Amino acid sequence: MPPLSTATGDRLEPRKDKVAFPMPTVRDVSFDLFRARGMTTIFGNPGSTELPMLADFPGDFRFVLGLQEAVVVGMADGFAQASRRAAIANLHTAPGVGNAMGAIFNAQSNHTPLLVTAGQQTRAQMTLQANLTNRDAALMPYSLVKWSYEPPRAEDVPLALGRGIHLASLPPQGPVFVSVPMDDWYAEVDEGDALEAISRRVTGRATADPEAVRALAERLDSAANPVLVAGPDIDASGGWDAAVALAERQRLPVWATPAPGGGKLGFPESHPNFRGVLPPAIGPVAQTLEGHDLILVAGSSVFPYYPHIPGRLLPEGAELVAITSDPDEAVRAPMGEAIVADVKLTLEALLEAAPESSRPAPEPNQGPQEIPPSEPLDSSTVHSALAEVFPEDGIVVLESPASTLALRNQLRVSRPGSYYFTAGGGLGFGLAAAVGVQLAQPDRPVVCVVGEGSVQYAVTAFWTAAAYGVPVTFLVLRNDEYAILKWFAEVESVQGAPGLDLPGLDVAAVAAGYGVESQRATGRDEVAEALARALASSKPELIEVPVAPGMSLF
Ligand SMILES: Cc1ncc(C[n+]2csc(CCOP(=O)(O)OP(=O)(O)O)c2C)c(N)n1
Repeated sequence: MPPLSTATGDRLEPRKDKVAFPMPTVRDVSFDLFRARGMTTIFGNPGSTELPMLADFPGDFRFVLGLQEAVVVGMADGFAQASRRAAIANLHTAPGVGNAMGAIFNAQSNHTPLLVTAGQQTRAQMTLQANLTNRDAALMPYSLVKWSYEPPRAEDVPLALGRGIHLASLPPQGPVFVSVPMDDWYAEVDEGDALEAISRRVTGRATADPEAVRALAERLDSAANPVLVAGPDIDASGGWDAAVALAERQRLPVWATPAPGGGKLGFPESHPNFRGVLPPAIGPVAQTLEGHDLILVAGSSVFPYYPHIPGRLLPEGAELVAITSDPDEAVRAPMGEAIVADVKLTLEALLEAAPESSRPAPEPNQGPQEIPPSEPLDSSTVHSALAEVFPEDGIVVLESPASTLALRNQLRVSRPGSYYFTAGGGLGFGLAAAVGVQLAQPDRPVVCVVGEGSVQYAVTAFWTAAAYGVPVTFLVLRNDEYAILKWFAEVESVQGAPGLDLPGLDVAAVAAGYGVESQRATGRDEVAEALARALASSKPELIEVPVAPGMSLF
């Protein structure tokens, strides 16, 4: 643990003389708390109510300015996920929280550990409801966070922030919210209490009941045709290697959980046992898993369905067991059994308990499909060009709804911590999160693959990328429409819906206006060359590619 010190860097020692050693303030202690937790990057968009928190900003902290609060939270979300620790997003009282609600919803779905703070009027003016008072601050984001709070006294702020950080970081991880009246930051706190609050450690990775693991290992081994469905919490829990080893030892074919919930990958997509991404609807999931008698789901809800295509929940004769660290995920599943425990630890225990299977290895999967050339390019062709130049240690952040499956099929991402997608489905995550991911992983090339419609929900993230020199490569697919919604219209038998076309949206020009070097590329080779150059560049760059309308699946 780093030494306990004040915000100005002085060590906190027990006070010997009250007069000679002034008491620390809420701000001193809160920054010490952040420091002790390694949370020295603060994403924010300040207003008058947040300035007292930011006063005399300590030199060992970094402030990352987002120009709108949805972008602030989206960047913090990507940063927290890619650094695997809680991050801070600081918002401007009620309007700032309001702007950020969609991004907080995404963070909740992503299981991202996030401390969201917001300023508030001074305590003296809250009851008379002076301008900018957030009247029911804790109510506002209530349903989107694990805990929402406004401390009753200024001196409780550090403990509340600490409580929030611990809770956000405990499984199932997720965002918390603390509202801080602006005068609280100057209040003095007792030094002994402060030291206690700062130095607390809370750990919460629960192991599974050994009996349940032993029984599951036996069932797995004696099943005729078991299958693994891999979800995002395999990667989040660090269980990647255990999932691979278990699939190999037990000869399991592996499906990825349906794309809407696959915020991260749970299994290498180029592995011979990997079969593909499950379709996101009830009937089609059961059809895809037909013939399996035991379905083991790890690190996913059961299942992130959408749209509603009814059918059997499970194939005839199949049983399902899910491993999840989220009790809510476990109890809301409409079928099967669940073990609530840390995903990595449980997979490791299962691996130890399960013998080498004598089943034949699954048929090796097919490589990416070749797509015939077209003009304009199909999104699949663009993704195959990306795959050609994608570096070993590359990271992709994806928000290109109509080409999600094509990217997964073409790119076959195969390292942990290399794929980010919002499990919540709220647009605006991709562009903002890519900036946060790159800030957390400065040595790995990050490409943000994004539709021109999706760009608009977080467009100011371009400015943060340019202003802070965050070298994300933005690959913008421009099809002049909301392609996925046209597909949904067919699925829902909706005709004549307006508002599904996006003519004339010049993203390259908009991004250039924010300071990002931008270009257009049209042919496959031109796209590949431009991507290779941008991925090697030390500044943010954007490549806009006109693509054919419609869905790309392969
Ligand atoms: C905040 C938010 N608003 C609206 C939507 C509905 N929506 C889902 S996909 C989509 C279209 C996105 O367009 P684009 O990025 O161009 O992708 P394409 O469908 O063309 O691949 C919209 C509007 C959403 N998911 N989130």
